[in-house]
Amino acid sequence: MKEKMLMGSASAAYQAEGAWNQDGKGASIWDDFCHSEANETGITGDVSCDFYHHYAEDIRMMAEGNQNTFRFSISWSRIVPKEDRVVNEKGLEFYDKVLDECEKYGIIPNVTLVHYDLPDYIGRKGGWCYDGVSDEFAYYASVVFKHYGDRIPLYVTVNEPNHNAYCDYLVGNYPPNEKNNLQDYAHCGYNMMVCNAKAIMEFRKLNLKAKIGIVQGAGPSQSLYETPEYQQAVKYCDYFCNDWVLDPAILGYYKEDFVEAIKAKGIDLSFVKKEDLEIMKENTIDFLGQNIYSRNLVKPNTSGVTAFTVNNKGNNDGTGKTARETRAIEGWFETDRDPNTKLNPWGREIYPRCAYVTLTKRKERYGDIPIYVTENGHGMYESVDDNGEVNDEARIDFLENYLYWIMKAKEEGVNVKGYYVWSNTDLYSWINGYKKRYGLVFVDYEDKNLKRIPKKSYYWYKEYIRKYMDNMDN
Ligand code: BGP
Repeated sequence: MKEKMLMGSASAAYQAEGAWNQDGKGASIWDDFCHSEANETGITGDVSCDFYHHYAEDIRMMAEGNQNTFRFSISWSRIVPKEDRVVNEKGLEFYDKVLDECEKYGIIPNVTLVHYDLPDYIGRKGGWCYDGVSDEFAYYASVVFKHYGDRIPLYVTVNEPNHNAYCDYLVGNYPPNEKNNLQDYAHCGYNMMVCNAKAIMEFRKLNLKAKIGIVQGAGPSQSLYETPEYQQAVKYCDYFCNDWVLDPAILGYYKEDFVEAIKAKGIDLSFVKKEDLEIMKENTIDFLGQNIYSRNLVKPNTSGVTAFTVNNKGNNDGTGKTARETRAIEGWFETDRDPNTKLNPWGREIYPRCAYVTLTKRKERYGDIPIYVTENGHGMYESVDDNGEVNDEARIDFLENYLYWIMKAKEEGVNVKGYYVWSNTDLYSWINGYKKRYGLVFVDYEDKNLKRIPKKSYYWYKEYIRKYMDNMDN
């Protein structure tokens, strides 16, 4: 019998749970940031869609929507709230209840250990640039592995190291809000990969049946032309957002040309330790989680500028005309624009074929590693119409087109084992707050019970999964 494709949806602790200080939870760097003056909008994830109290309803709706898997993350500060490393039993209990619900419906959990929300006590010591972060993470990870064991068949260490480091140290829209700091970007990125390897080391000690992976945010870089200069720009962009995550995670080492390139860029690599590299070599992932939103379209850097913008406040007028996502590193590459490709209202390309390119290129470089598409989704401004419905045709169109290319890659032999829509319900979209909605299920934030209303895309996805599974059975 053919192995069943996992098809479900995804969320993350800080974005969905709310209950930010309940039942012994400590604060995370996102709690601190959102409660500080640095958060110009004043919008927080304090309540969000309150998954903490609505998990049973949300998981039931996934099951009713034919979904057979759920990706969520554990809040590190719920499990180890303070520096003293004392475990918060109530935190463990909460996720036990979430897992109970999943088991009730046969929904396979795919669980991330950290999705941007470091505990505040790590943040105060330097966050991802604190060299003790990997030992703290390994400790927390071992608590989770020992407690949940094989109840969780798919573990993810770190969500999107590249995008997280990028927003933290280059764009500056995520805490600690540093801008254009390539040195800390590299340091943070390195520490994240040590975290990944040390968590895997803890995981292997337990001989579980479960599998462990990492989630990558970016797809491979692309260019409109194939000249040597354009190819060089593509290579540098891959150094910048792909190779430093995937090479150590999958191969167990950084490639020589990459190391030479970053040294030539003037990055001080004195944070690299021989014993970390040994641990990385011995502790690679079982599967790759790949988030798919868009491509990195680049050209040679002619501006001489190093600068980064993302869909944050000030770059987000919701019209799609001026808002752009751009990145440029002097001498390496800069973002290109294809006039034939549509942008979403946040300035991000809608380019479904990038899903195929991403998956086939992963196979080209890394062979048959199992891949789960851990996020794919479309942010929109949305409201309920006079009939009480949310007609998100644009999302359906988006998902249908991306799924076409994902399934094509799978049919052609890429080892795609799962797919997750980002997100199951509407939730806190980081610095975009609540107006940018991604959910298959609408959340009425005005309603005191945070009423859930399945969108048209929810029913479309339900039917898509049914047909897909029927075809697999025949
Ligand atoms: C991914 C993150 C998610 C999610 C999504 C959409 O990078 O892993 O947490 O938020 O992007 O991004 P945004 O909410 O910024 O539009």
